[in-house]
Amino acid sequence: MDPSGPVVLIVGSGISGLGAAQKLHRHGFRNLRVLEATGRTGGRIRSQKYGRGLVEIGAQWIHGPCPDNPVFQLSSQHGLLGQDALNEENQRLEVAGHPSFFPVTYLSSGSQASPELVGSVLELFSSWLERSREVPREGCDPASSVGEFLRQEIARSAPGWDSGCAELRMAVLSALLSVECCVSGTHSMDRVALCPFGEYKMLPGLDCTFPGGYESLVTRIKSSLPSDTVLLNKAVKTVHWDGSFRGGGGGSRAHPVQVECEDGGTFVADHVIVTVPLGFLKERALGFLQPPLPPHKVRAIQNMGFGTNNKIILEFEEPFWEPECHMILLVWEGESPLRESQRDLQRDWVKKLSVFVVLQPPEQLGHVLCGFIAGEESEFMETLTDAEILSSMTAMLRQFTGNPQLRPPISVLCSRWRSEVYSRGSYSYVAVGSSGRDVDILAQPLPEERDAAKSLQVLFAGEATHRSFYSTTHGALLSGWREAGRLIGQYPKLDPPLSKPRL
Ligand code: 6YU
Repeated sequence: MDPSGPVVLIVGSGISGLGAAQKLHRHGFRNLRVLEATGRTGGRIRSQKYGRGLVEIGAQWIHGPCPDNPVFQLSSQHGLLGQDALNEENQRLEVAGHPSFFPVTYLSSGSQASPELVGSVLELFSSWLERSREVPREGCDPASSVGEFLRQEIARSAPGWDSGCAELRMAVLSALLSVECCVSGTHSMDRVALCPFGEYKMLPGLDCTFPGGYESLVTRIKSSLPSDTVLLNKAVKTVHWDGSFRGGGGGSRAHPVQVECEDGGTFVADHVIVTVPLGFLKERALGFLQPPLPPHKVRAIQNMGFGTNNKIILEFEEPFWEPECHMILLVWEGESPLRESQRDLQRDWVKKLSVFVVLQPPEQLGHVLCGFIAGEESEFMETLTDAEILSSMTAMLRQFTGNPQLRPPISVLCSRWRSEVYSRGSYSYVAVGSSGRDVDILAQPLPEERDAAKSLQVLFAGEATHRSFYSTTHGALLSGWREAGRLIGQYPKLDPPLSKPRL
């Protein structure tokens, strides 16, 4: 520690917090500490041993792996990606923000839907989604939702469908809406605001994964920092700011910020970068800062959307799917996006699970499916034991494959992001009643009115603070770099280290 230099604390060691720390360190900030509540770094990037290999409990893909994506850039610089991801042709592909596999579609009656029918519905649905992103801002009703827009398109298109397959098309659309809930991390697309939907920017590139786990990137970033920078099991209880604090590792001078931890420990600082998830802030907004957050910031936190998308990962002794199948779509016949269905969570939660991705490569990993489930059904799933989930999955897959003898999965692993005290959900979306402006308000540092005597004290980063890349790892990383940049701008005379680390 150099007590004369600025003291910076970073709350949270996800990719935004570590990214900020790394950039500050590279620019000569020496009094840096990252306080992490849990016993591990990475936050919502979490790779875990499972089956014969590794699976991702949180972030799965680099969305839009192209030269403009900083997560892709760092990962390729460090040799963390496979050959396919490095293929320049793949980096130029436009896939509209979704992993681009054509699904094999199983029906609840135990048969499969024809690829032609599913292909035509997928094409329609994708075109409506694209249109929903292009709705002009002017004259757009702030109360309108993406769900409502999609339903209107469906209702307009349906009268032209062949009556023989109209019902099945509706059921496929219901399944696609459930998948879309996973993409946006919401219970229903009726909760996602239409007017700002197009602000989310999609980068080109065929989504790719990390052969050695997403966490390999976190490990690389962390290893560029001095080993004592990150303190684990240091949950921050309150950030006291706008004060004058001494002691707590900051030398003898007074500092405007003091961070109080749940274990009673305190740290003083000149600046603190808060990178905690929006879900945590929603729960703790009122007490987390002292003096409290200004009312318009609290309102922004309340208005913004933060939902749950969970994974149900199943390992099988033998695959029931064909080797060329990369994605399975489950379609509950009789469902329709135009009909309100009253669901009993206990009985019907599985109906929200509409997609399984076949994890690759089976030669290394074994036969593993990763299901995605969002919303209230996903939160209900978190209340069940693994054994109960496994039994529901077995019954459901027996029904869809039409094989009552289908061998149960040999193991199950579920994420439970809503129950995680320091996340309280999966990722953010722009909810009806909110707008991109709320994202900017959340990102605004404190104090909001600064003068020569009051410099930046509390800064905000994390995926939910990035207006066009929210919900992604690259949005999170860029937000950490953005806040580090603000501080760097304030200390132009700091000496960077003689030899710069590679990152
Ligand atoms: C992506 C993907 N992906 C699936 C699932 C999840 C997420 N994402 P962190 O939470 O990481 O760090 C904060 C830290 O703070 C954490 O360690 C806490 O413990 C700590 N903390 C909290 N409170 C504290 C306290 N009081 N004191 C101290 N420490 C404290 N992103 O790019 N590709 O495939 C997925 C997916 C199941 C849960 C994802 C994906 C989201 C990313 O994981 C996430 O944004 C970043 O990791 C967050 O980093 P961070 O540093 O901000 O927080 C059209 C359109 C719509 C828009 N959506 C498009 C889809 C994009 C999302 N894709 C999702 C898909 C999957 C599968």
